[in-house]
Amino acid sequence: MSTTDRELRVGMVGYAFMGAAHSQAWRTVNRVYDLPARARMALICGRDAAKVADAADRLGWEAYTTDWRELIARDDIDVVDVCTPGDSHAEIALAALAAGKHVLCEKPLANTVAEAREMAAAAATARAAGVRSMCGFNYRRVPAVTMMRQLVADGRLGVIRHVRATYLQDWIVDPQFPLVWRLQRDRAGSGALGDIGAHIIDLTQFVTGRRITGVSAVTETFVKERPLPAGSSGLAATVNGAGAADGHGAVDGHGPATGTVTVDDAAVFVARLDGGALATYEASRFATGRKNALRVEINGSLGTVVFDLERLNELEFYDATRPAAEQGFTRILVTEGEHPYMSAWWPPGHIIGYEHSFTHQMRDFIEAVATGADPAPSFADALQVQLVLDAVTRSADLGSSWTEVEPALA
Ligand code: SOE
Repeated sequence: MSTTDRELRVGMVGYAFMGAAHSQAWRTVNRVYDLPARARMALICGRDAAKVADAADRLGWEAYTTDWRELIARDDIDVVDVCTPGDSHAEIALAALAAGKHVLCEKPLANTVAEAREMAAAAATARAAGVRSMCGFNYRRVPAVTMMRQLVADGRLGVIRHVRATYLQDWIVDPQFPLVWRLQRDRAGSGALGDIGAHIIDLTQFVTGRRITGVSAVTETFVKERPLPAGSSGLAATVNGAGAADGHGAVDGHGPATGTVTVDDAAVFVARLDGGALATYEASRFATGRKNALRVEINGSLGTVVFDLERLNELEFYDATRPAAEQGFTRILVTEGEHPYMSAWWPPGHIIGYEHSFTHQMRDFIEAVATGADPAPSFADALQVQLVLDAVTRSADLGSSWTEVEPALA
């Protein structure tokens, strides 16, 4: 357990899904890892006083506020953890960096390249004053993903020829699912592309150590109009019933008012990576039956490795250097003490889950801040992801690489 009395007093802005995942990690990290500083869950911030008070109690925060500027102005806060929708990442992170706070910002870094550039520049300036920052691409910290990167770095796959990445969900397949903030460009920046596509872009660049240098893309919005939300604005939002009087509801009693979806429901693109690999990416919220299905396969001249989030404690590995009679996909159970992050948890075979990746994220962030090292992914790494997102959107909008196929029987 931690032998240090050094504290990092954390202020977190946001308390929905990511706020809950981050809170679990802040609560757990110092109980599991012996670190040079202890995270103190000092202050949580949210716009609704009653909801943020409840969140403080449920999630384990000492105090709460409804004003993020107050949180940043306090000299008893060392770290600002940004868990809000994308349209406020830049404003909050820039203010926090300017105030000398270390910053952890959820992905994607921003809603635009311009914001991301400004954030990366501010992070570089703040770094000179000892301030550290990181973007929360948590899947890098699934032990099997870190091991995947090690296999590539150790040359076990040889020359990388293909990257094949999909991230599939289905929570908005029902056209009656309401128009929540994730479906509005001005709030979220983009749809499936920035929300889950960003993860596979970062993960594949992290694992291969290669950058995406060009893309050709298509995107689609399958359901273009949706009922306005009445209840929660998150993944569990509800539609206001006909005739309800709460202002979001029915217009003269003929069902709920509707709004236009302004983001992609799905994005598919091909890409080249520096070093010559060809890659395919698919991010969709309309993959019926797929709940949170992230899968990455990397083919190299000497072998293949496959990661599947639904079996996040495992890797599939094909070693083409083995004698022909012994070749085949083997399953590596990534739960040994020698495997990344695992020594702090349970004996071999006792598997971990999605939430552990956030604890690993906080472990690495605390250690970097406490020792003055540079956390990864940096805001510059996250800007690189933002540039890919922007290129995919521009490619899809231009349609320049699209060749129509005529019907055989006109
Ligand atoms: C919703 O699509 C979401 O919560 C993403 O925003 C998260 O980054 C991902 O980890 C799970 O799905």
